[in-house]
Amino acid sequence: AGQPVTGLLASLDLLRISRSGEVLHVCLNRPEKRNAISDTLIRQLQTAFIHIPDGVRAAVISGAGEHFCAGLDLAELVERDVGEGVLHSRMWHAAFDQIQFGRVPVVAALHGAVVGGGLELASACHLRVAGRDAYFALPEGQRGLFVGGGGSARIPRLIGVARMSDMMLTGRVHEAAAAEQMGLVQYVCEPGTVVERALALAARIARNAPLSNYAVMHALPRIADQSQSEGLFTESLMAAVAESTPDAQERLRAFLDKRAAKVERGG
Ligand code: 1HE
Repeated sequence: AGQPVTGLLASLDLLRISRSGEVLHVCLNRPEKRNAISDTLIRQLQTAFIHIPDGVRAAVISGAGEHFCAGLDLAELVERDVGEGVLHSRMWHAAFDQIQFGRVPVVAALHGAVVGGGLELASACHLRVAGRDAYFALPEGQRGLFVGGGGSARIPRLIGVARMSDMMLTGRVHEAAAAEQMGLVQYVCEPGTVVERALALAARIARNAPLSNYAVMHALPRIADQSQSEGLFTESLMAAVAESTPDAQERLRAFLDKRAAKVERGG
């Protein structure tokens, strides 16, 4: 277990945030409502990711209790008019953009229900690890809703428009193994070990050069949105910036001096 944080991050009462060295662990902490995302919770998530403490190089998001996240807090939706609906969705976009396009890579540790806005949150992270007990669904269609937390932009980039349409039209629920096969999650592990696995991956990520991680987070999705010609040009600029940093120069020297690890299987 990590050290509890102090100050502003400790004041966010719907999150439980701790730190182990260079890894920040942000746990959704509203288990009695299955971590349903209320306006307060979405604002607290945004605040947490704006104020990542100095020295943190990677983060994990998990959920307390039986489920990762039941999505939008449906109790808050009933009274909203059209204009408020747009602003509400934009508030989610801002919060999840802060996660996707922030300072550090974020690993989602998923168990139990990962549904609706919970899947949108997971898809804003850079890697997803799921316990075998995790399941994935987009029940918006059944509730008379559409996705509003960036899911229509992010989820098809992971699994394609056809699979997302199927999930929304038929209410199909995918188990962890199927989710891995379709690229929705990158790792599947035994139930109960998912946070530990996500923290280990985050610690591994934290050892990379920060600018290489930043390039993965910020350049890769943009290049994917560009034409091949523009993408290759962007790539050349990003590559030149990354490889000219003192950090990269030292890492290259370390390899040539045989001080650095080789690529190894199982690593
Ligand atoms: C909630 C929510 C919620 C639970 N909003 N209160 N999301 C959904 O359509 C999923 C709705 N939730 C469920 O299907 C189930 O709750 C679960 C499968 C996630 C979990 O089942 P279970 O049996 O463990 O818990 P429960 O008994 O259903 O729920 C426990 C409590 O949490 C209960 O409240 P209580 O006061 O009666 O104890 C539930 O009402 C409450 N709860 N989920 C509010 N989502 C930006 S757009 C995003 C659009 C969406 O996300 S749409 C999908 C919404």
